Amino acid sequence: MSNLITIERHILEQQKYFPEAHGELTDLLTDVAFAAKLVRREVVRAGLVDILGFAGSTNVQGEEVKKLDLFANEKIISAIGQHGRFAVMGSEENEGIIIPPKNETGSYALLFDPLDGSSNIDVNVSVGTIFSIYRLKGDDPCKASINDCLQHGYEQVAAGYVIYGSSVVMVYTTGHGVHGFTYDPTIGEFLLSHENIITPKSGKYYSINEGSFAQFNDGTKKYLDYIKEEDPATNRPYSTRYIGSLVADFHRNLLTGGVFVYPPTTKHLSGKLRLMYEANPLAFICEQAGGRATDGRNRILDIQPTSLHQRTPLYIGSEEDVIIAEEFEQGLR
Ligand code: P6P
Repeated sequence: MSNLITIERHILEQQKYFPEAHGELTDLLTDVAFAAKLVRREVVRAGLVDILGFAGSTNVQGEEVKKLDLFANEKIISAIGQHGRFAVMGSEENEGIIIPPKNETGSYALLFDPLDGSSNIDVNVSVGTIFSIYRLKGDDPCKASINDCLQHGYEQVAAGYVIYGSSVVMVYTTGHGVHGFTYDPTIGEFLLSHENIITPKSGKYYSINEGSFAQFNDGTKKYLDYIKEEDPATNRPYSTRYIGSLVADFHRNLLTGGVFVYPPTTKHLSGKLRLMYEANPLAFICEQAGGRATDGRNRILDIQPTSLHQRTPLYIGSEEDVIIAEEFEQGLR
């Protein structure tokens, strides 16, 4: 492979789109990539740790071995917070905002889910880290607040995810296309492997937890009947693919085409997934790849956030497939 492009080099080349950022965005995306390497190191050992029974005990340094999602959370906060580039952070694992110790020079806010789907770790199912970056609304980083975290999704300056699967892939966008990098453990680098990802306009897969069928509204139930009917003219029936790990389901559909639906249910009236840590970053990436992301009626990126951990229904993936699912949700079919 002649053109080995590391994620750091690629991020640097994105800098031309942000002359006003004076390289700061480059530095913080590089920090995120570094944190992803630290998380990967532990995630790929998780099975080993369990087999060796270290989980829940103390390690050689006498430190308690943490649950992996809490470990990932602490690693991301410490690895990124130490450079002072973020004035404020919000984590899916933390109730309130996080003000890094050296935030006086930061111009950005970071929202992240450190390890989404972590309950799948023990059965070796792919899990992921999801992140979202916003510019501060004000000029004084020392006045950074929750308001800098509760911005519309369309205000994101960058977003991405890392999927820890058979290989570890980091995907990100700065609003100039979607690009994927595969980790090469022999050199400890993320190398460009998926340049300018464009998601198909329609696919073959639908991703929804049909075990919750009794909790679905009539629109969702009619959609499921429709997507499973035999009709070669519209490529039906679709195949069901549901891993129960959002990043894994999203990443597959992004590359192959398809739709992921987490609708309103009687158990989760506003949906289960989180707007700030899951829906917004994946919606930014999806739209940049030519896809569509809504709550069944409204564009995800246009939703005005009101709280850090608010949830939303999520219809995301190939544009034509998402529109069909929305039409059933809206009672138009
Ligand atoms: P359910 C994992 O817990 C998660 O947050 C997402 O990664 C995943 O898509 C979803 O929940 C699965 O939820 O209700 O289908 O088990």
